[in-house]
Amino acid sequence: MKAQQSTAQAITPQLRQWIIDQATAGYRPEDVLKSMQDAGWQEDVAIQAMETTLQAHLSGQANPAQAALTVAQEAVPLAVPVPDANLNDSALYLDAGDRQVHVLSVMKHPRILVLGNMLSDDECEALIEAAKPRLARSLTVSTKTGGEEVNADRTSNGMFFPRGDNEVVKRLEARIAKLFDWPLENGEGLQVLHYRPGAEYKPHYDYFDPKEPGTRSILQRGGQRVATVLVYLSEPEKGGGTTFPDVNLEVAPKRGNAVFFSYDKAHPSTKSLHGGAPVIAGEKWIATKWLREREFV
Ligand code: PD2
Ligand code: ZN
Repeated sequence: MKAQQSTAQAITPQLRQWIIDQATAGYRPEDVLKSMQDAGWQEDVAIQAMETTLQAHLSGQANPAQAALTVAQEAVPLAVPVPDANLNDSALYLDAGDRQVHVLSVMKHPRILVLGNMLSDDECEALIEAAKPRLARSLTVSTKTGGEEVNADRTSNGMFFPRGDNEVVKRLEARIAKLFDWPLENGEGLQVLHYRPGAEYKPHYDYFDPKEPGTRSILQRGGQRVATVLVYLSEPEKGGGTTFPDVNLEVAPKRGNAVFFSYDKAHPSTKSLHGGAPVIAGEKWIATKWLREREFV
């Protein structure tokens, strides 16, 4: 079918459907545009028709004006500097100050590093023992209110060590600061989570959603989160991997290993969606360090 031109060049429902059909059939935007121009559409009107129609279609909205507004409101934030390890010359080992950390896997986008030897078995055990008496059902920061709340997507128990709480926490914080070249003061307190069989953490983003009303007050304590370091403190017998659904990756929860990932904007285009898969057998303990843009106070 050819695109039909009306004298006022109105974007009719039939034209919208035709544009959607072309896109769905895999025609390139430039070819669809060419067909419309061949049928007598002015280029700028044709481009606008395509943009508003496809935006409306993709966001599930029937009204193109509303869709255009939604897209304008959801402008992609600017990228900010993020922590990263120095992997020049494809280093196999990284200097964490008092320890050599092993580079096991590297992904560019999303930036994901899987690292070995972040903590010794004794250090893992010491963190678990220090956390045990202080565990409570895990809360998440609510971007609706800026406070903390129980979250059904997160069925683990957890606690936070204030920065520098004990010797092992201090050591891990110093290693993370050195490895990723990021001020220690920009780190939130270390969180320890405990998952029993069946417990999981459904896929989510660690950055705070800019559209939520509570985010403004959360950001006053050091800006956005820009990276996460998860350190596995114990190995479940089965399950409990960390998943990255956008890139079909699952990181095995091996004791002493860590997974680092960064996100340079608070936006899904970072592909930093990740979750804790359900533990099937055994128990999983992890420590999470979130790194902020500025000093976390
Ligand atoms: O326990 C995990 O694997 C996990 C997965 C996703 C932890 C977190 N997110 C987190 O602490 O943010
Ligand atoms: Zn997370």
